[in-house]
Amino acid sequence: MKIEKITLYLVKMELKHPFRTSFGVTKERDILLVSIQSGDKIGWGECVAEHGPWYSGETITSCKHVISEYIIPWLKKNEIEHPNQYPDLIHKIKGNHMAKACVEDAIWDLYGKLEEKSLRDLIGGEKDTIPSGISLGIQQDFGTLLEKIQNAIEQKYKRVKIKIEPGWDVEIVKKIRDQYPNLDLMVDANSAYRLKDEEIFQALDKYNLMMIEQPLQSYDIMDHVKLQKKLSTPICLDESIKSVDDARIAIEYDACKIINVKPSRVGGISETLKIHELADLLKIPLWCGGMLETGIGRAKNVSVASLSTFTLPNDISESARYYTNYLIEPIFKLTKNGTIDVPTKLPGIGVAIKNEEIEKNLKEKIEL
Ligand code: OSB
Ligand code: MG
Repeated sequence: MKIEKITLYLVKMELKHPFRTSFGVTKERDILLVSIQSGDKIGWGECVAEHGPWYSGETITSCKHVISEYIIPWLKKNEIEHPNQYPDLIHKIKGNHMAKACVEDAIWDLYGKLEEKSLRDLIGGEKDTIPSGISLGIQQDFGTLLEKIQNAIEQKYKRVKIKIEPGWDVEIVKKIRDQYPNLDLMVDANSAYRLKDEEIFQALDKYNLMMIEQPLQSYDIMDHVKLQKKLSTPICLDESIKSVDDARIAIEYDACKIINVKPSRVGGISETLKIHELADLLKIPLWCGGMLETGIGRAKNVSVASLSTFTLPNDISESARYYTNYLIEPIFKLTKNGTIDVPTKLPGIGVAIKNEEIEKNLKEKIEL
């Protein structure tokens, strides 16, 4: 792959509604995009880092720094034939998974375009359509949440995930269950609790939840082991799993029974494929998480969720859930069965980039 031009874009995207988790509120997002050109083909990657280091230690600024100062110079010095050679090329860079992943995404997209193959086919994805779940942030009151749940059910989302934090947990779940005894429901704490809060999880254990996502701190694998022993509800890890090695440890010690895979959190598509192989071997169900991506990251996630081990509904909602203007076309729409079709008609991530939308919302552009 002869790489000719690399560009970083910082694009401002307004969210339709503020999204609140236990670590904060997001009202708008500055999104870092990378494009890599070879001949007349351009591959695109979206960085999921947020403004502050709350979900992970990375930020938009740290990603911009690591990409432009370290990743891109190495990429320019060393030609690669296939995207799976990229992780070795940059392996001396520790951490910084989101920075690494967005460049890897662009390389996969470019490779797909050069080879005229969809990302799904390049990685061996098997599905044409993937089950879609919705993630509902913490609301100002229960009535608002109930309305959003009712909407999600009417739209045919295959499961509802609600964010929880101390003070917005057992009572809320109980009230949801009173109304919807059979709803496929789960909760995500984004590490808002400690092991001493185990009674809260024992109380939640009575409500037939599909899983409890990331109850404790991301480095607390052993505490998750202790908590899982006391619960019949499966624990699902998100923030804790940053690599296939983390996944292996968590599974071997029974810290969780399910993994939410975010390709960007684990450092890219290649590492995701390793987790897929491990999950296949050990029969661990996976699903693809989300980070409020625009269409570029969303398209990559949909392709990843087509892998056979991604058996549970994904945090991949339709494009209109978060945004009113779109960087891609066609946008992602929920089918009447609550699924999202995997885009395979165009090569790479399978969607066309709307350059004029990027230009319209552009805050910064850096040619590397
Ligand atoms: O923990 O899964 C999470 C959004 C931002 C940061 C962390 C998380 C989330 C979500 C939203 O739950 C998932 C989505 O993109 O729909
Ligand atoms: Mg999560």
